[in-house]
Amino acid sequence: MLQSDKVFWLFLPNTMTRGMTQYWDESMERLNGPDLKEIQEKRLRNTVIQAMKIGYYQKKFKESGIKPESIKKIDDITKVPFTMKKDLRESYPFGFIAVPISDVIRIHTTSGTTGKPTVVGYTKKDLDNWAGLIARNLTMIGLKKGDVFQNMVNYGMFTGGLGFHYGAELCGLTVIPSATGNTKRQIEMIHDFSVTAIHCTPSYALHLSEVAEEEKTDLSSLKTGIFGAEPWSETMRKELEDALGITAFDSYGLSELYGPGVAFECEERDGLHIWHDSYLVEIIDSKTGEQCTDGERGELVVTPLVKEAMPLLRYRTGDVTMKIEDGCLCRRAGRIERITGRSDDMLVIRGINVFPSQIEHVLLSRPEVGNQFMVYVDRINHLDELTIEVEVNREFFSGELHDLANLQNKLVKTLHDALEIRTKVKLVEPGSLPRFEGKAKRVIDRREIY
Ligand code: DLL
Repeated sequence: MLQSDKVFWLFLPNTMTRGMTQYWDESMERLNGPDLKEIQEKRLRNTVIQAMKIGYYQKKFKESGIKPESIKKIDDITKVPFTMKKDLRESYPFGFIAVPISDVIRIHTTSGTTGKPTVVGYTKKDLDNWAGLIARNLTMIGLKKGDVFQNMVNYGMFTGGLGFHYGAELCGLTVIPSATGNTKRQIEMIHDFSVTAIHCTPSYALHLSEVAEEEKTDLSSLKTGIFGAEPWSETMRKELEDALGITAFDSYGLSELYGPGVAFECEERDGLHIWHDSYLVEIIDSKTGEQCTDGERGELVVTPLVKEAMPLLRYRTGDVTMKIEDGCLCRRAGRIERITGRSDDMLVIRGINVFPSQIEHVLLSRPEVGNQFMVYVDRINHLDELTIEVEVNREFFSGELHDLANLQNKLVKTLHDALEIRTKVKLVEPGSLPRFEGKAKRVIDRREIY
């Protein structure tokens, strides 16, 4: 930062000095205009070279007659076909890995639309880049050495646990890898270890605040909450801030783009900063594939610019948002509004992605099950609940009661194995569920996103 900048900011009123955030990597975070463009274009060219090591892209470029060397400038990206989640699924497990598999030092997965998950691989450099991006986010919201950070998300194949863990350690926080479950114990740890910052899904945070209130536990050490992995609203933010005495920040990411850390709110909380040196952003009309203008809502399409193991070109996230003009008081460039929905039918249940087609896949593979089902999503005590009504076939329905109970238990278990979430299954009489003349609407989401 220039010396003169410091003097200038000292005289600003309080509302504006909030923008004097700390930087983890100031030169990159404040990169703008031609300097940003130069680095983006250089990284784009390298990303194309890396992507051309993948059979899928070699074929796509050949089919569409595009020469990889012709992708030089930012605008050239529109010549490249989109990459979809289904392309990753069809290349299961390692079809999108651009390096020798021995150079992949970690694998995560995320839900696909059928039985198989989407695989994401990371080289050492990827993990370092990713931790650096998380460190930027945490520093941006004022966390630093001395803060105690409780990471209340799944530490398994989900990217939220390990992703945040290493970024938080990198910027010197004291990390408590408490993972999920046992809410009373989580609350005890926040109290006993004087935790200052928590990370979890917003719905879990609401549940935690209720249990803390019942337990009458003093959580006054808390000052910051980082919430993401599922959509949440301004009303929910207010409720969480009041209940937990924190400032709540929205965190966005997806496994295919490393995981969390793609976009994050700064202290202004007026849109999420998307790290433009690492992610090239487009917003498209999801039906036509045409570019939206700034300020127009559409599907977020991202070309990650620093990924080594699994480079992607024009990846369609399915998330709906829009670009926000520069001019944030924190002086970082590049913002998107909070995610307002999905352009496909993916549901996010307690932070876990669920596709109705996965449910269908499980149900229809059982001979006792008919071909009609309905999925209801509710929010009960701030936690998402999935109830699946399933028609069984006539022969089976008129059989023994204990056979029905057995089938119900088996379905709950198989759905749990496939979706990694608990569901309620209700077996219903053949012919009792709605039939559809047009497009079937098998999912009724009764949650209010506040
Ligand atoms: O949810 C990564 C993550 C972990 C983000 C922890 C934030 C915090 P996936 O499991 O691949 O990765 O799910 C990605 O979740 O495409 C969105 O639909 C949804 N999502 C993630 N963050 C938000 C958010 C992680 N802040 C999918 N608001 C994405 C709304 C979100 N939706």
